Amino acid sequence: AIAIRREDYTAPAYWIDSVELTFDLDPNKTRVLNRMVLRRNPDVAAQPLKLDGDDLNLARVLVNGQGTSFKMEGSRLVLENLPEGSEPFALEIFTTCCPAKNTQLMGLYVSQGTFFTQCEAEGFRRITYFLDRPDVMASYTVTLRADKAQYPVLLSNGNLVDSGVLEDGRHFAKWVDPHKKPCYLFALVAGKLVAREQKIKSRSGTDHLLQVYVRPGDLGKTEHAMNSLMYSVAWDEARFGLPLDLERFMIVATSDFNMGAMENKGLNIFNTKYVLASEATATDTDFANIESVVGHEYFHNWTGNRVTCRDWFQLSLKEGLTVFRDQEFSMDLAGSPSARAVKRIEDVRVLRTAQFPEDAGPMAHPVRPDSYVEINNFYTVTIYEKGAEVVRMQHNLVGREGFAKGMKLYFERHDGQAVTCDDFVQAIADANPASPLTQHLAQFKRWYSQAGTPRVRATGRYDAATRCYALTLSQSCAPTPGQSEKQPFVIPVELGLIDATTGAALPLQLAGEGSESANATTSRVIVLTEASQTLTFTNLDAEPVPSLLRGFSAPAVLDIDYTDAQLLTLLAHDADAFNRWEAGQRLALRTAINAIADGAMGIGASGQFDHQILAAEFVDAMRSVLRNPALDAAFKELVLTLPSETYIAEQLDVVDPQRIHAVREAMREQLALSLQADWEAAWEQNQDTGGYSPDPVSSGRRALSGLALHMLCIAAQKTGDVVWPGKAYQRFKVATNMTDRFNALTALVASGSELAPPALARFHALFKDEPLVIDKWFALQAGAPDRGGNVLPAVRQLMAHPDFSLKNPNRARSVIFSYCSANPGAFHRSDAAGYVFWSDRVIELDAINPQVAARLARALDRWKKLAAPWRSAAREAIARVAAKPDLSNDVREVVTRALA
Ligand code: B3K
Ligand code: ZN
Repeated sequence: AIAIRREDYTAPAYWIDSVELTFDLDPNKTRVLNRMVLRRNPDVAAQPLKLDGDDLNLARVLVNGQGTSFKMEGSRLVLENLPEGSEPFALEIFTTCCPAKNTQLMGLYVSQGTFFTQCEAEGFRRITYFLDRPDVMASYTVTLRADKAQYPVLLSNGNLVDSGVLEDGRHFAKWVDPHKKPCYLFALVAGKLVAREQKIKSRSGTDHLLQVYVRPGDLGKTEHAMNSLMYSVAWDEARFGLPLDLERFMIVATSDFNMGAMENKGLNIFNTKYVLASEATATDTDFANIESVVGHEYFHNWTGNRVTCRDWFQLSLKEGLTVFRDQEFSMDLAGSPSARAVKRIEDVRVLRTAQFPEDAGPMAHPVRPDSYVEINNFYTVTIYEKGAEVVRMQHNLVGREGFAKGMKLYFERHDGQAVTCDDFVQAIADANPASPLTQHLAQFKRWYSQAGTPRVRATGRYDAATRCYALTLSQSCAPTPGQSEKQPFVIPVELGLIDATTGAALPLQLAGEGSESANATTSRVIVLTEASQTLTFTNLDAEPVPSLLRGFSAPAVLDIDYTDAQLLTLLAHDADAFNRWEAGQRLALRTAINAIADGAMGIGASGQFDHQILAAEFVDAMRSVLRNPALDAAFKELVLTLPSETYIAEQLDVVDPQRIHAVREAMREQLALSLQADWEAAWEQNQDTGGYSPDPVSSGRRALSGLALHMLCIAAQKTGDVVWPGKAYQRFKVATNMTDRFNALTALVASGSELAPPALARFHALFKDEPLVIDKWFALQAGAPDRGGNVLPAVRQLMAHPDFSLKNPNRARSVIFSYCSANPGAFHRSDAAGYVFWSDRVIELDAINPQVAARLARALDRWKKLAAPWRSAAREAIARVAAKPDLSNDVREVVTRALA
C-alpha cells in the first residue's frame, strides 16, 4: 500500500466527454458495455491512457471500432496505441462483474434482491474501466436491461428518455443525465420498489417531480422524508438562491449501506435508517436525523455536484460546506433562538466527543489532508464536522449577507468545475474585501492545512484603580503526526462580560474606544491572530466574569481558571445559551476530574463510590435549571446530562476507563437521588398532550421526561422503590410513539431493573419485522452499563441471535460498534477480553467489508492514553490485527498509524 500525496496532483492526460453505459443486470454475471468518447488533454504531455479497474472481468476493448492491443498494470488497463492528435476517439470496453458476491457494498451490489450502486469515492472502477477521479466530468447515457418481473423499476441519473419490453420477459429503461458529472456521482437502482411522489413548483415556476422509493411495505414510513425533501428544495432556493436543476429528483432507500446516504446526481441512495420513519418505529432523534441527512444530500446537488472536488484531498470542500448548510437548514427549520441553541449544542457535542479525540490521536489530519493510503478512511469527523466549523467561522467573519454574496461568487466562478478548498475561501473573501477574513486570508487558511485542536488560554486581571479589566488570550496547538510545529490560527472569539453579583450583561468598551457607553454592545467578536493578545476593557466597577468563545465561535479548547462561583453565575445568567450550558458542563467536568484523581475516594465493595461527589451548590444549580419556567425542556435536558465518559477521558493524560465510568455513574446516581422530587415534577409536567409531532418543542419535552424517568429508575434501584420501575414498564407498554417507548425501555435496562428482561422480550416480539427497530434492540443491550462483566457475554449471545448478521452494516454496528465504541465501561475490561473480541471482529469484518472494518479498527485510536494494564493489552490487540498478512488497505492504514 502506497500513500497518495496531495502535492503529486497532476491534471488528467485524457478527458472523457461522454459515456454510454449499457447494463444487462444479473446478480451473478452483470454485463457492462461502456462506450466512451475521449480526447487527449492538450495541456499534458502525451502519454498512455491508464484506466482504473477493480474486480472486473475484461472481455473486449475497441478503439474507434477496431480491436487494439492493451496491457495490465496491476488492476489498471493501459492503452498505448491511441490515435495521435487532439481529435476525440471512441473507446468501447466490455466487462462483466458479480454483484451478488459484492459484500464490500462498493460498486454494483445486490441488497434483498435489488441492485444498488455506491461509487464514492472509488467504486465506479468496480463497475467499468474508467478514469476514476473527480476532475473528469462527463455526460452520461445509461441503458438498463433486466428481467421485468424481478426488477420492475429501473433507475439511473437524470431523465427517463425511453423504456420498453425486450424478449424473454426482460425490459429496458434509458436515462440521460443533462448535467456533466464525475463518475463517483453515477448511480443505478433496479428492483421491486414503490414510490411516494410529490409534484412541486419552484419559485421561478418550473415543475419538478420528487420521488422516494422504498420496498413495498415501507411506503407508510416515507412522509417525513418527503416533507424534509420539500423543505430542503425550498430552503436552498430561499437562503442561497440555488434552485433544483432537474425535472426529477429521486431518493431510494436500501437496508445495506456503508454510510448514511449518497448524493448521486438526481438519484440519492440512502440507508433506510435515514428515510423510514413512523411515530411507532422511529424516535425524535431519528426524525431529526432524517431531516438533516435528506437536507445534506439534497444540498450536495450544488455544493458537491455542480461544483465538485478537484481531487479527494479537497473532500471537505463539499463535505464541510454541506454539513454547514445542513446544520443551518435544521436551525432555520427549528425556528426559535432557543431551539437553534439546542441544535448548536448538539452539534458541538459531536465535534468535541468525536473530532477532538481524532485530532489528538494517530489518525489526526488537516481538514485538507496531505496524504492518504485509502481515501475511504478520510470520510472523518475532521473532514465533515471540523470542516463545517471552518466554513462557519468564514460565515461569521463576513456575516450572513456577506456569506451569501460569497456563495454567489463561488458559483459564478466555478459552476461545472472541479475545484479546491482554496478556490472556495478565495470566493468568500473576494466577495467581502473589507472583512477580517480577507484581511487575514493567508493565515486563516491554516485551518485547512494544520491538524490539531488549538487551545486558547485566557487570563483576566482587574485593576480597581483604573477600573480596567485586562484579558489576555494566548493560543497554542500540540503537535500532530507529521506536523511538529504549528503557526497561530485566526481564532474568532465571541465574548461578553457579566456582572459577578447581578449576572447582568456589561457594556464592552475597549481602551481607546469612544466612551459613549450607550453604543457599547454586550457581545462582540475579537479576532485572535497572534500567539498572545491582551484586550483592555474599561469603565468597569468590579471584576467581571468573562463569557468567551460564545456559541462556540471557533473549534478550539478554552482553558480558563474559573472559580466555581463564576461558573455558577454563567450557568444562571449568561445571555449566551451555549455558554450557559458550557458552564454547567465545566462544573461537572471539574467535579469528575477531581473525584477521579482523588486517591482517597475508592470504589467500595458494592462496585460503587460510597462518597458524595457532587457539591451542594452544583446540585442546587441543577435544581434551579430544572425548575426554571423560562427555560425550554430541550435545553434543560442538555444541561442535566453529564459530560460523556469519552469527553471526560479526553481531558485526562492517563485514562482509567473503569474509574471514569464509576465516577460518572456515582455522579448520576447522586443527581438522581438528590433531585428526586424535581425529576418527578419534570416527568409529570412534560407528558405528551395531543398527537405526536417531532417538532423541537415536543421532542424536547419527551427528551426531558425520558431523562427524568431514567433518573427515577436509577434512584429506585438504590432505594428499593418499585413504583418508578413499574411506571416505566407501564409507559413502555402503552406508549404510542417510539421515543417514549424506547426511553422507558432504556430506563429499565440502564438501571438494571428486573423488569428489563421481560420488556426486552416483549419489545422484540412487537417489532420483529422492523429491522431498524431491531437494530435499536441490539444496540441498547450491547451499550448497557456493565454489571460484573456481563455485557461481553451478552454481546456474544446477541451475535448468535438468528437476527444477527455481520454482513449487514447497520446490524454489525448495532452490536459490535455499540459495544466497542460506545460502551467504554464495558469494553475496557481489565482481563482484556473486550480487546480480544475487538481484534477478532476487525479481522472477521475485514474479509467482508473493509470500509466497515476500518471504522471499527478506530475504536482503539486513543490507546496510548490508557493506564496500565489496558494500555499494553490494547497495543497487543492492535498488533494482533496488524500481524495479519492479508489485511485490506483500509484496516492496514488505521492499525499502522495506531502503532506508529
Ligand atoms: N458523500 C457521501 C459519502 C460517501 C462515502 C464513501 N466512502 C455521503 C455524504 O457525505 O453525503
Ligand atoms: Zn456529504
